Amino acid sequence: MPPRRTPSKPTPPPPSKTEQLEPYRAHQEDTVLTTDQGIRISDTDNSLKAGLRGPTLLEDFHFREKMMRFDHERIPERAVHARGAGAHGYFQVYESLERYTQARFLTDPSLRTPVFVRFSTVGGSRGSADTVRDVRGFATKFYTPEGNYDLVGNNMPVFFIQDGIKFPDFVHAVKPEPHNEIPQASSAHDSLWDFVSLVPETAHMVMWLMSDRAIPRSFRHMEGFGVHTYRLVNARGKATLVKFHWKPVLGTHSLVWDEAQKVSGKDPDFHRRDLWDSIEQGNFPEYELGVQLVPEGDELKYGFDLLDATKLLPEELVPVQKVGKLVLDRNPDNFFAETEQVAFCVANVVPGIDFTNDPLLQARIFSYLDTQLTRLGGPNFAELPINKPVCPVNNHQQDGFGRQTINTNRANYHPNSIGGGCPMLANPKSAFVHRQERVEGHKIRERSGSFGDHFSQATLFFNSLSKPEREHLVSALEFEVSKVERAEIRERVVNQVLVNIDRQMAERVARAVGVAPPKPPKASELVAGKPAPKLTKVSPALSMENTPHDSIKTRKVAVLIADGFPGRELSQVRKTLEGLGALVEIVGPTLAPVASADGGEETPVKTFQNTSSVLFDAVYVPGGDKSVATLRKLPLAVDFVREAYVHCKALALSGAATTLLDAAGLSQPMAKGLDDAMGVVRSAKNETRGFGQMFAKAIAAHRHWVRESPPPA
Ligand code: HDE
Repeated sequence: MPPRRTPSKPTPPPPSKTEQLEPYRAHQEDTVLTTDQGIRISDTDNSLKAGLRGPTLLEDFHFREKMMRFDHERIPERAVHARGAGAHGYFQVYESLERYTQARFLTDPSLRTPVFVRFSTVGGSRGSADTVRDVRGFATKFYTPEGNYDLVGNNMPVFFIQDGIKFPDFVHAVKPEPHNEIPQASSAHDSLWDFVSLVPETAHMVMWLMSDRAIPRSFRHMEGFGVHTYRLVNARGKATLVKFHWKPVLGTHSLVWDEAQKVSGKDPDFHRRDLWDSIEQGNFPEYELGVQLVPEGDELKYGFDLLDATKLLPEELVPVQKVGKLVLDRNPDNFFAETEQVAFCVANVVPGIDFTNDPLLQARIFSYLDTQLTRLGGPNFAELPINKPVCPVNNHQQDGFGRQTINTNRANYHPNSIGGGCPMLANPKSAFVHRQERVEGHKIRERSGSFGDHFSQATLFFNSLSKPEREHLVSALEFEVSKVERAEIRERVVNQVLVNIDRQMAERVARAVGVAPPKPPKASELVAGKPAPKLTKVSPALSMENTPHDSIKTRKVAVLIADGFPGRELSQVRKTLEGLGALVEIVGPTLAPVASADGGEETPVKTFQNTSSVLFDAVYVPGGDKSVATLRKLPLAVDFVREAYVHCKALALSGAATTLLDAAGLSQPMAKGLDDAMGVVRSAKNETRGFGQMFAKAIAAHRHWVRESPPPA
């Protein structure tokens, strides 16, 4: 028997991730320029030449090293999820979950586990825009005292396919087409919809992709999901099935499609910037970890198979229990070293968390390890500072490109006596031991019959949305499918997929994309002359309207001013909004100070030229006769108000500014005094009490969708 380490032997506490990274940080204050070999350099602006106007010499080692390093700066971008942004933080469990798992980070409420989180889009390349219609990645690396645990999730709870062997097909179809590499970061093209029309298991996820979930307001306003069913295992070896959720403390909110497209141009870094700025400002993004726990053996209890990643487990059937909090409180020091080189891997689990036989999950366990070999240039990527566990790492692995560790043990094999048997085998109680499971069956290349229903949950999702959310989804389908050039694909999308989800929706899309409406249901599908009942149940948790709407914390409010604005009123309203945690920015004609009517001044931080309404959550125009007269003459200022209105954002207009909607061609009848009509808060006079509070309430509502409905005839 090889020797084992007893768990009773005390191990020193692991360093925090921040401490562990410190020796790798190169602080360059008071340093002198050198080559990579440490040779001091006194001129890096001129290459070594034979004569002032002569050719550059091969012996210029400084030039050659500098250029060589530059030539090799790029590494392959991720095949999917190339565009992303990351942050450090910590996770802490509220109460011990020892009943379900032995994982230390889930059982010790006193433990703050360091984490690194990377958010991403899926389809676009590294330089693509943040606000495209896409799934968002939400990957968390927990540096636990028992090794790294990676929860590599998305902001949608289901996936496009059921078996990982179809992943290359799906990704090829959704990425830009092979002949011209168009379109960038968009699913609105023939090959994706061809795939969807031929692979009905995509139906549910396609509903999510067409919903507003695919255009989140920020990474701070989106949910996260582990997607697969995993297994928690307690110290006695008892397992419980689990679905992981991240619930954003600020609620789940999205952009408007027209707005998202404009943001892509105005600020392609919109989400990356939002994450960075929020952390710099001390507004740390927070999410609660939620778990849905299901006894083993109940895998088929809910009318679908919990091993099928195209299905969600409605929260109304199994509530999400909030068990801990994730806080992101530190930006990376270096994008490449941390965010680009972080290597998530679904196979990184710790004792107490185990896999299930979900065939999508099984494929991922292989893929993530494999992809890093190409992306990070060899097998030593776990030694990169960002990937290094905070607990000790000891084994007989060696060599390979970029090896950092200098192993001094002369025994590089197991078992050995030369190295005193070290590293010794761990006691199974503290080791990861795959949970024993009885497996028996024919070797078979087939899909389980329990994975067969592709449409009920697509319908459930569609039915669970609020009316405005449903309208947005239909418009997204109209947008996307109308971009498909081949009529037969458009036709199949409507008749093979959409009609099975919702007939009325399919008819609307058919009209919009110029294909024949779906045929009426066959007699066999009719019950007493009515269409066969679909799953009509709804899951209110699926609508973003039902997530928190009570805070204006970190909401960005633009204040549009010109000379003559009412200074006192602006100060009062700003105080109210900032007191509630909103971020107020003054936008003016130029960056020069703007004079108020009462003798003060404000210096704008943005101008009508360099910013836009789509980059804010709400707009406030304090009205003075003179300032509003100026704003009315500035098309960009009028546009600011018009766009905020069209995108259903809260608007506050006081005094003369109440006329700005007329100037934007959007007049609304106004009550006398103070009113809030569809999220447009107006005060006929300046400085009305309650104006700021009323505006804050309108901002907290996020959007005022009622403006989208045509006025009654
Ligand atoms: Fe991934 N996925 N994926 N994926 N995925 C990658 O790994 C893969 C899937 C997800 O910020 C790759 O390091 C397969 C589901 C995120 O670095 C790659 C299958 C979910 C990220 C890969 C899936 C995800 C990735 C590309 C089907 C949600 C970004 C680069 C079997 C639960 C992580 C890399 C980061 C990245 C493979 C499906 C989430 C190629 C084979 C389902 C958030 O290994």
